[in-house]
Amino acid sequence: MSDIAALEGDILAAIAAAGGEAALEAVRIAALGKSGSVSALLKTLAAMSPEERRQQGPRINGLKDRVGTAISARKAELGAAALDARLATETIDVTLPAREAPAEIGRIHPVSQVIDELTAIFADMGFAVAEGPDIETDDYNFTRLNFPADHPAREMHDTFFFNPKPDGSRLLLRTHTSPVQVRTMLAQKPPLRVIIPGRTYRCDSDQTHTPMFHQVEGLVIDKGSHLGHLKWILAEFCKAFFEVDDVKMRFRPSFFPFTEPSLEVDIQCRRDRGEVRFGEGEDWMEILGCGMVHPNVLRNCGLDPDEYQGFAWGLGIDRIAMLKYGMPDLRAFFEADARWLAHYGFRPLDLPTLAGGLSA
Ligand code: 2U9
Repeated sequence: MSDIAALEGDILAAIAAAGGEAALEAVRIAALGKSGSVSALLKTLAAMSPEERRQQGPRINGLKDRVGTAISARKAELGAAALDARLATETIDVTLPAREAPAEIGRIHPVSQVIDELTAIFADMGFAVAEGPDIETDDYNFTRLNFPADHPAREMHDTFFFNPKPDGSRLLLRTHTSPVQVRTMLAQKPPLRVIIPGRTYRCDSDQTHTPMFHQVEGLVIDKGSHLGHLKWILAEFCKAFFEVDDVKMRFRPSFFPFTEPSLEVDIQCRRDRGEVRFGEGEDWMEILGCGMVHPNVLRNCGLDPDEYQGFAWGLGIDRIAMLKYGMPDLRAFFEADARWLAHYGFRPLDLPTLAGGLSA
């Protein structure tokens, strides 16, 4: 057997024995690479006589072609085998139940849901949403809102104060969202129509009070605003929020430092074995406080009370969420229990709109 035939036998055997793409590549380099055995044979052609080259040229080139063809064929074989192995292990069981997408599993907290509902209702009446910081100054939280220096709400009993600064002033956690109205009045020119939903803090904790709770307040400032406008807005709000066609309201005189006159509002309801229904019945339930903005507050916020007047109202978001969605214990709102949220939460893609239904 000639050297070329022996070499071809060895190389073809090595190609057949290569068990993977890397081993095959090593065989290719050993044969056809720059210093490979077949390349070395090809180089000998240069030193041959023309007669010898005519004889050996086709033999050596034929060897190179056959080795190249054998390597390509083995490469295709190995590729197909690797694909078969992957297909055999990476099976998909199409009979398994489909997993819910994250957006389907998550739930919107009832407080967020109610804030979205309030925003939809008041946006429809032309109100903007305003926001402000949870940490406030005594000035914005109390003084500009006409709280006398010795008013009990300023006491440690109700308010979370921070340690005093060297100048004696103390920051605090806002006890209501009213400082945001102060900031809005100082920053914008009337007419103003804003609602402010947000977190508020009071040093109070029992079955119906948590140290952090949520309020929404509304404010309208214009030259001719009056109690008639306020009553209409509150009636429209109650009907839209509780999703009833009609609701009776009762206004009782009250007192807040920042409004004069001040009123508390009850709405008609029926109490039925622990359940409350609105828009029917003979009972009353207190729902919110409101009033005409006190002239001192207007002055403290840079407005002339002889030119402008306004009205404001405030209510507890957690409480109206409990009433509307029948949740019995306020404390569960803030326990971050996924089972509670799965039960009382709302689907994230069902955004409340007046046209599409608030809580549908
Ligand atoms: C400015 C002027 C007036 C906001 C108002 C109430 C009445 C009220 C309570 C309801 C239940 C708070 O969550 S609660 O405890 N609020 O009764 N809030 S009028 O009046 C303002 C606010 C800001 C500049």
